[in-house]
Amino acid sequence: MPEQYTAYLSIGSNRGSKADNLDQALAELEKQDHTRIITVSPYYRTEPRDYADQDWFVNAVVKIRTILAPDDLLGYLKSIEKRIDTEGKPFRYGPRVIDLDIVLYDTLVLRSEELDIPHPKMHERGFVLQPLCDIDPHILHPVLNKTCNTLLDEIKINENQGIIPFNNSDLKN
Ligand code: PH2
Ligand code: MG
Ligand code: MG
Repeated sequence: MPEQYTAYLSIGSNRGSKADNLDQALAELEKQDHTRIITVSPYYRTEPRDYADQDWFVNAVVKIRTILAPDDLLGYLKSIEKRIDTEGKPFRYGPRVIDLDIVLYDTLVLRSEELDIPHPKMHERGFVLQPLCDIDPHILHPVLNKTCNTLLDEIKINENQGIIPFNNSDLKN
């Protein structure tokens, strides 16, 4: 058996049928033998960060087990994004049909031009921390050495980021 790694992915959409786009990304993730979904967090409606003048997102976190190395996993996620979103994003931090980001990969710390793990903004993003805490509240940030719960509490002290549980009876958009 090849070695298996546990990773956490942030998935998000703020264009088209947002929740359907997340569903589709999860279906794509299961299509190859090298990657298995372990847990999917609840979906949330989240206020846009970094670039405010765009629609709210639907976000979730998914825990996977994979035999892919980080750069191969990144390539796999990019190929899934391309399959679901044939138009691509208009500009950095702008509206997306689907975005799949590696948040954590075991306890790996990697800083390269192509890939930053842990995700360099995860500790300041409620739309990542809330669903991550739903799955594994005690998981440690390998650089900050704090649990997900602690990081989420810290951002809640300073600001109220819009994060609302996604209700399946909501309109799909
Ligand atoms: N992704 C971004 C920028 N801003 N805001 C929210 N709420 N959710 C996202 O997934 C998101 C964002 C860049 O990828
Ligand atoms: Mg992103
Ligand atoms: Mg991305």
